[in-house]
Amino acid sequence: MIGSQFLLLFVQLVELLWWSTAIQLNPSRFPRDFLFGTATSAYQVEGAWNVSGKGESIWDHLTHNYPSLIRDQSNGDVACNSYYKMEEDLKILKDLGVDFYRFSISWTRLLPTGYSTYINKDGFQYYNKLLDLLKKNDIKAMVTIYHWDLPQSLQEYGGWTNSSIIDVYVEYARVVFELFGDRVHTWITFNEPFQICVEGYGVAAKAPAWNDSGISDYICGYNLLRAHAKAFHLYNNTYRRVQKAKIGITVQAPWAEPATSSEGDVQAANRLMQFYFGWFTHPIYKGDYPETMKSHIAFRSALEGYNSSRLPQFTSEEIEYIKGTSDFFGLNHYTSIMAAELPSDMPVVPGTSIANDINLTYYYDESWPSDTNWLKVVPWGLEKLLLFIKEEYDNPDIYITENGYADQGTLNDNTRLTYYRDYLNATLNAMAQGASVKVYTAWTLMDNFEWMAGYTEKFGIVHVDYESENRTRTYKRSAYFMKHVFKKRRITGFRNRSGKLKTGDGPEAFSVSE
Ligand code: GBH
Repeated sequence: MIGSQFLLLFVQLVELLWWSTAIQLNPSRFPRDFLFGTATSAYQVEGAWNVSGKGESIWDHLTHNYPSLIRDQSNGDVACNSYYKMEEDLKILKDLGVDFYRFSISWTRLLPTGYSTYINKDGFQYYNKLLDLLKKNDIKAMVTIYHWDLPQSLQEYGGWTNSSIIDVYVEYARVVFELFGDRVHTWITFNEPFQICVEGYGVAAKAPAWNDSGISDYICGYNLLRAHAKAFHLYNNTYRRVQKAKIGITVQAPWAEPATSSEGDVQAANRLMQFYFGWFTHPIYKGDYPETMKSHIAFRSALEGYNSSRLPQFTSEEIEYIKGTSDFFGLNHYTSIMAAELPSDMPVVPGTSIANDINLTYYYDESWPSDTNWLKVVPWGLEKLLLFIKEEYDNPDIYITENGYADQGTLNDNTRLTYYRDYLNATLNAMAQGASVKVYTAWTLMDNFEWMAGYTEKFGIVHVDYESENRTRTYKRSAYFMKHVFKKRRITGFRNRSGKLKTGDGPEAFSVSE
């Protein structure tokens, strides 16, 4: 009798031990305080481009005046019509079970002239109501202050290439802190500075579509970093004590894999990442631009006959002012690329451009799956990138503020579903090796206006019917999968013990072939 009780106790103890190690080692579960959400941006979803006094943005201007620059000549005039569908979208967010929703404020909806001298009542009411509804539904708000839709009025005198924009931006930031800060959990000052500056002012791949590579893009970066730092300090000094939000910047970072293990290729891959995001994160986390960026631009500038580097220099006061101005490392990640050095006997390529400054070649590995010409599925790239950020920037908290997959919009989106599963798994792997990832955001809540690609590339976990006036929303398989992830905080476990597919949460979601 006593013997069998001991045996039972022993078995229970062993079982307990097994479970505790199993839970610790289980790489498929996210910590309790980890936050999950989905993201959108104003111009990509809102529509209502000119209602109730909204001013013109550079995206309104570009799509209306140069429609041929957009792959399907479309625009964001209506987009998902989210301006009129707030309640419906809130229901979806609630049903998906997100911890937070990331959205951006349209500068010209709130301040039609670009300046803080006049606040548009309608714009105030729209974001005010959105924040109230999120709060009522217990969904935290992650708000992007600037997601690319600059007031056209400010572009008229040079936009981000004119340093007087710094104070205009900071006044806009002051208005949003003042009006909305009591309900915001996380502020993002800028979404993707490289894309704003290089694609906007260097290579004409985003509004305002300037072609001034190697000059205006660097000037833009210089102004943007100072605007970011000034907005951070404003928040820090005036609002943080009461409002208690986190504030930071979000960069877009690919993982660059060296083509071979040669010193030259390893350096090329590193250089690519330093130019793509170190440009912004090095000044913020370590002070000043990355060394390789400074030396490469100085070298090319001299070669091209400029009497100083085209990269604007920070004063030592500015270096100190910018350093430390982010509470987290905001990361948008989609894909990886291969990088290699150029052959040493290659003749010098003439002309001023950021490409000539970076001085390398890159390509996609043919084995990487894809439904578009750029977004290749490479989950291990995210794992390596997260560990690179951990090492390079002294283990900052990392907020993944965008991650997602593009296809042509099928409901049966198994590739997107497995992309999410495998990138989340890569995130867990990096976390198991010490990367401090705290937040994961799926880009995007619903199919929307994909900038120069118009409506030809779809990123939504929710499908939007662009044939219907109602812009009907329908869950894709990936939405059911993400709902499972948001609720259970793990990427496995959607089969029952006997291996059968579980039903109840939308069985389609769980029919991925493994
Ligand atoms: C982010 O940009 C944006 O924050 C978001 O608004 C956007 O919807 C999302 O990601 C998806 O793209 O066709 O070969 O010329 C990502 C940066 C830069 C990625 C342009 C795609 C086009 C490659 N994007 N790039 S190509």
